[in-house]
Amino acid sequence: FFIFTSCLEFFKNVDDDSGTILLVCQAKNLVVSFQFLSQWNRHPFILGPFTQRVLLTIEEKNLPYELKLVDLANKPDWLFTINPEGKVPIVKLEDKWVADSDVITQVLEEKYPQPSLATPPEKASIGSKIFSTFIGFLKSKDTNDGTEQTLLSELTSFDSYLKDNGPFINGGTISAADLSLAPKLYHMEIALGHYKNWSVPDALAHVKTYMETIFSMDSFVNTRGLPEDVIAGWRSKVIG
Ligand SMILES: N[C@@H](CCC(=O)N[C@@H](CS)C(=O)NCC(=O)O)C(=O)O
Repeated sequence: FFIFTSCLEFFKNVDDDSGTILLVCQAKNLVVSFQFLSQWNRHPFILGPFTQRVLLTIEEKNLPYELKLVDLANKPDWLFTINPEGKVPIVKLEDKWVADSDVITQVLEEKYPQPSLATPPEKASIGSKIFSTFIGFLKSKDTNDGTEQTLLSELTSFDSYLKDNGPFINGGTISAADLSLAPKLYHMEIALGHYKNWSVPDALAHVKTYMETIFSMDSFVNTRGLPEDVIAGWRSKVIG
């Protein structure tokens, strides 16, 4: 019960000043989060790929942070005050609220340049069409509408890019583009595995190794969503 009430406190009170980075992200349904707190000692909330991207950046830069949870099914007024779009993740950095994972990760890179996660601009969009083509295939009800092929062709170009330039997007070291893409690939693997019985073909060995390498990093393991939550999170897209 104590945990339950402290979760409610999270929802009510977002503006206490701890002096560290404050990250607002999506809470689970309260009852579920109560159950999960005992099993899952770090993150009792739903981790979308955008929130995980920000968390990975914060973890890789070894920055202290505090989490605030918000119930997106029941958005509080303060959420719209700090972000009129009503979306998460949002972070508070030195008294300023910053929305959108693209902007947040860029601001974090500028304020905390070490260790550098900067991706050279010409490489920043590598793999960026994979997420939308994954969603197209996930939502598709017609097996012959070409959506699977479109995803496969994006993954195939990413595979040949990694073969020539890998193992990461910027070569030998991980950078912001990987931290953006890997959570999306994680969602793709779990959601397509569950809803379409589909997996990345073995022939795309460089993509498979890329996924295995990043998915097993400590920062990834510490910030990833549970498979059952990833599956539940995509259900409305599949049914809708
Ligand atoms: N472009 C945004 C997308 C953020 C986003 O779509 N967040 C979702 C959760 S994963 C959200 O807040 N949805 C609530 C809504 O749209 O009402 C980013 O990169 O941060």
